[in-house]
Amino acid sequence: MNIYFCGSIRGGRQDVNIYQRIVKKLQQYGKVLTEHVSYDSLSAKALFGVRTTANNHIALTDDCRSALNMHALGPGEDAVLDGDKAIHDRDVEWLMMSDVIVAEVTQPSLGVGYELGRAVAANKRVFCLFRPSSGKVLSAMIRGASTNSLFQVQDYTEDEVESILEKYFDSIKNL
Ligand code: 6IA
Repeated sequence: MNIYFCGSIRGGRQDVNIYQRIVKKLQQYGKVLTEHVSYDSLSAKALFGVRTTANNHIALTDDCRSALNMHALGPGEDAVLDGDKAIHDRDVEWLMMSDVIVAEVTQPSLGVGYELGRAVAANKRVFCLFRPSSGKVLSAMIRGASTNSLFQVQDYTEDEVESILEKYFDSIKNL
């Protein structure tokens, strides 16, 4: 099973520790195409679009490079992404290849919202996780999209994240 995990990057990295727990759990169920969303090292350099060349290339940290080599680049290729267009195009390609999309939506992110809209348009199975204890109120466009079993929004507390995912994957395993 291909799993696409969505979490805030430029929207803010406050929840990176919970993204890590989610990705670790998701790896029990399939291949997580977007493991890099949970990397600590993104916060400093690559994430915020450090421009290192005249062509607007983004220099990758070692963690990013290994993730991208694994998923997108051949061995020995120059692990530099050609800017935001390459990130967008590659992510949309992975989104289309995925069987299920899991999104942590507590920290608002334009990119995550966009990914979820594309997922709905492509009739993908989506599971959104939101922590009301954050004091935030989830966008009506996400909460309100939860009208059928293909698109689910689940409120949760941090300590139950693994068990919530277990329950969800159990419920879809025979579909
Ligand atoms: O608007 P945001 O940056 O918060 O959007 C976050 C979402 O968009 C995530 O769920 C990602 O799937 C996607 N996304 C945004 N930026 C990147 C990115 N930056 N790389 C991969 N996906 C991204 C460069 C980091 C590095 C791995 C090259």
